[in-house]
Amino acid sequence: MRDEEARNILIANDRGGYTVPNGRVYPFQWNWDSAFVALGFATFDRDRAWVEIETLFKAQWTDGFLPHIVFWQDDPGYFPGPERWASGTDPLTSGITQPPVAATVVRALWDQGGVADRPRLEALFPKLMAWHRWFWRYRDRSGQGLVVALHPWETGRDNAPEWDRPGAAIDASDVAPYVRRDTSHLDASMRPTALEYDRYVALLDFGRERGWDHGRIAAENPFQVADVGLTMILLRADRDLLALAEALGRQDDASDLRERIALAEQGVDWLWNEEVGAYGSRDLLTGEPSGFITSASFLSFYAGLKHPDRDARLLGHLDRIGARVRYLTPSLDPADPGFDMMRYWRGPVWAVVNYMIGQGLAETGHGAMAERVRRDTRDLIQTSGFYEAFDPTSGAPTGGDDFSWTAAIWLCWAG
Ligand code: 2M8
Repeated sequence: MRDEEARNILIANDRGGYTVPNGRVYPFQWNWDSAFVALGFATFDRDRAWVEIETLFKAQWTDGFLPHIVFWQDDPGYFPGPERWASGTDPLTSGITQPPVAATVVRALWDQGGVADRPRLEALFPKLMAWHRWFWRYRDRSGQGLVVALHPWETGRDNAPEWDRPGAAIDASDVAPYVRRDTSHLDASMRPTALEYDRYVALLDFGRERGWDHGRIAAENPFQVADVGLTMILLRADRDLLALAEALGRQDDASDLRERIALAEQGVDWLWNEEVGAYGSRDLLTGEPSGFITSASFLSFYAGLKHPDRDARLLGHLDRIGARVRYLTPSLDPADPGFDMMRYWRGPVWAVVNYMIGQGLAETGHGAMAERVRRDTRDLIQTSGFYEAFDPTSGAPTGGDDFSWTAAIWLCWAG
């Protein structure tokens, strides 16, 4: 029953070649949402799945950058829209990026479809490669094997507490006036605070005032955080891109990818917090570790990392957290004083993050925990519907309804 509902959500949110996350709250194409959406389409319409990714890459910039939002058409229901970003590109886009899950999704499409899809893979491969090279060049300037986020929105975990201390360096005292639209669709208690929004907009204005020159922004940005989520996701995506490079016989790309994978496998050590017993983000400007355990801490499995001592500590945290809340995986450790079961990335469970955690656990031999994460995701959706996120204690829905990536994850994994 839910399968048909999920398919209908994707079909209803399809704007012709791309899918909006939710028609009212998010009326444009979002980067990593589209990648997950393709996994959902792939369960009933493989051609449409490829098209989702192909449309996204039509918005790629000449330097390889792939924006986090593509404004195929304007819509007054969302702020900040195309005018505030002023990318000057065709189509208009934002000037920041999002977690690079696309290569991993393309590999899944390729594995399912085989040779018939080879021309599509050949056309997409260089674009994926260019985006990964963009990350290596602009977001790891010192070659540590990490990914530096220059805006909280780039992490996809907008208001995670990991950005609080680094965010204090952003001068948001003089932001040009703006009107939020998110809180006219959703209860403000589920959304980031006014101070957080001021910081988001201040950073946006900072980039726009520098003409979206990614080199210059990377050098001057007041917010520079080595994000555990982006770093683990790129490492995973580099491995999948390597498999694709090998399938296509692209030796030079394959050898660059191998080098980057080796570098990242070392680089993640800097994100391991021995005291806390978990991976976490770190402020690149001060070197300070965040000290938080978030759902992104558990993406090391998805990144293909195997480290028995660390894995045991991470699994210990999952056991502890799983005994405290009904549904894994809360976006913030419920033992943290800042845990808020309804406020966006400070507590609620996200189906896409559970998918990555669950996949990673299954692939690295932790089947029982992987199954718990999948079952919890299924129960949440079964009980509450296809919401943006869920309260990990009660399962109550938070955020927008009829949400595309939640429907996609149901179809490809949870349901
Ligand atoms: C949320 O982020 C956007 C900004 O990109 C917003 O709140 O306005 C995040 O959950 C992000 O991860 C997601 O891609 C986006 C659309 O679902 O919404």
